[in-house]
Amino acid sequence: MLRGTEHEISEEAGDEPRRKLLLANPRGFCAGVERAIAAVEDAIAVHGAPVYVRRHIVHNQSVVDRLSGLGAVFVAELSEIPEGAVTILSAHGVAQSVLRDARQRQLKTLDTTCPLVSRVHAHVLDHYHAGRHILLIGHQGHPEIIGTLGQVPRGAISVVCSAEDVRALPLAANIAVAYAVQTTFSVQEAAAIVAAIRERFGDVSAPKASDICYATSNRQEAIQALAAKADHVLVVGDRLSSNARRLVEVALVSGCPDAQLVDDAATIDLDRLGAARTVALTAAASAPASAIDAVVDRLTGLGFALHEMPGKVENASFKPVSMTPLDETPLAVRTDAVRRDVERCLDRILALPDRTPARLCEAMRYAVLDGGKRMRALLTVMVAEMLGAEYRHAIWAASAIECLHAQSLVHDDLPCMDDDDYRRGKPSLHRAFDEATAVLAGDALLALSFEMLSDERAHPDGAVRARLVSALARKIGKDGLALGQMMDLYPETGATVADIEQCEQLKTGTLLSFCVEAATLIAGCEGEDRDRLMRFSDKLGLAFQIRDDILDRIGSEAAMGKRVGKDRSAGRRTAVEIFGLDGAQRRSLSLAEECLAELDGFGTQADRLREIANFAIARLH
Ligand code: GRG
Repeated sequence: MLRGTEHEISEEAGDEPRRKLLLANPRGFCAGVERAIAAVEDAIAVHGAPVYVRRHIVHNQSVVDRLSGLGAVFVAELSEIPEGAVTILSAHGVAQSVLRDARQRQLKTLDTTCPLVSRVHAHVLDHYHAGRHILLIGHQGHPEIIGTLGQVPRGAISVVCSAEDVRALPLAANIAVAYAVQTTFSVQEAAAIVAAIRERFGDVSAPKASDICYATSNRQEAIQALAAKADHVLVVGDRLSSNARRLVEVALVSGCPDAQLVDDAATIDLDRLGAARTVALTAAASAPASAIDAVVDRLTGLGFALHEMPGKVENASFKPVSMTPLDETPLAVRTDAVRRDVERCLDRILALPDRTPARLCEAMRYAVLDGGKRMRALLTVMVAEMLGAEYRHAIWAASAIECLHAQSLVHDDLPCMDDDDYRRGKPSLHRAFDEATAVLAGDALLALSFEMLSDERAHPDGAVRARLVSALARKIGKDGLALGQMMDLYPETGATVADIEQCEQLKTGTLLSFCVEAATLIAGCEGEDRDRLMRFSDKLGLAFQIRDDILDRIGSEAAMGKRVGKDRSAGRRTAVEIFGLDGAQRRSLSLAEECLAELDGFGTQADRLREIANFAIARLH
């Protein structure tokens, strides 16, 4: 509520000067808090009460009490929530393990993590992928810090809360570090800690824009400007709220002799206010306007003249939280997220080198970045997710597989192989660069895929990494991808249908099958489940290649991003040539059915894989 400007409310001439209440601007709810609260209200409206909320949706008891009255049930842990119930995760963000547990309990999860916290999570993951040790400036034990720590493996982040903490870190000064900051941290204190980080380490990567959120910075700046003018500062907010407590600290270090945190009008300690002539009032980003109004009313009732201070106008707003539970999010949305994360991961790994020539790296980037459907990455991540693996391991392995896939496309396009001059909607690599560069960039991508799988970011257990590496070697070598390509280039005269299908299976199916194998290894899935998933992947691979043959006949160059009609002109023996177009279509449908049958035992958890299988046989690109 706007209370009028400083100039509108003035003391009457001749009166004893009245005690002043300076109302800070901006104050109170931020866009992230409004979004999270609205999500709980919307969830009750859309899904019906009760909806379960893990932990405080935001750190304010009166907000929690009001939402409880509407039908929200607040719990400390997911284990207290009945299976399958609508579950809301708080605005502070959660560790990946919480999302995994929610999936395993088949909860209908809505995630209200503030987008500015999600941005910090993404950067932390980027730095982890880039091999930097992360220094997280924040308060140990705060839910936001617990959530951020849980984006990467234990040990990848050190939490620091002071310059002394930085100096005491048991780390060598020559390691590459990056820092991130709790979004509700004190701006001034963070600056001092960053200075200590820069003093201690030579190679420091900083966030591009401040991690401290706009609302925290603005509220701190506003109270800092008023603190020295005030005899007392009142901060409306909850004791649990980090940004509320920071406002008290900022007021004190900025020159105000006393400051108190109050939940509402009833909890003001009037004795502490004493004879203060000027009181400044602000409110945390999680404090509701009703509590601030009540404090204003109480103080004006005591004779304080209200002066609303000018301040920054905030116009941030975030897209509302989707009411579609995470696991029911359309595959297309998940695909976009996987595509984005693969892109970020590879972009980091293939950062252009300082040394010259950068041509090899440029060619690798040309081949692997911003291209393709990312079908293999999606398959890897979805199987891994279904089996409860960590997302960060899955996305790392998925990125490695996309490197290998890009290599096979680059070499396949060479004049000595398929001789294609167009790929993923642009000139093939040897056309954009030259043949030697294409061979070498392919080789380097192949090497990179193995390097990535042997890296602990694929899995912390060395034995699992060794199995990933040897499984890929088997899939692409003399009995796999290379053999399939050889059979395609040099078909035997009198090859049978089985021979031709074997060639298609080896050429394309093996890599898709590796995606599934990699996911089972990362997730530690063995036995019958693994066998069924491997049979699923074999059939999926063949169905995918048959669809490719069909699209070579009926697809459009624009949609495919590559030349079509090549199989026939090259006289290649594909499924379409053997079965005819209709026959190939029937064959791919029957393979899809067999594929889906392998998933029967997994129930609804395998719905994503069913969607992927259906996409593989109906795709237009
Ligand atoms: C890796 C040792 C080793 C040898 C490679 C060159 C070669 C041997 C094999 C070529 C294999 C190949 C390119 C098969 C075709 C597979 C296929 C259907 C590719 C198209 O996949 P999409 O549609 O492509 O998923 P996007 O561009 O969307 O990723």
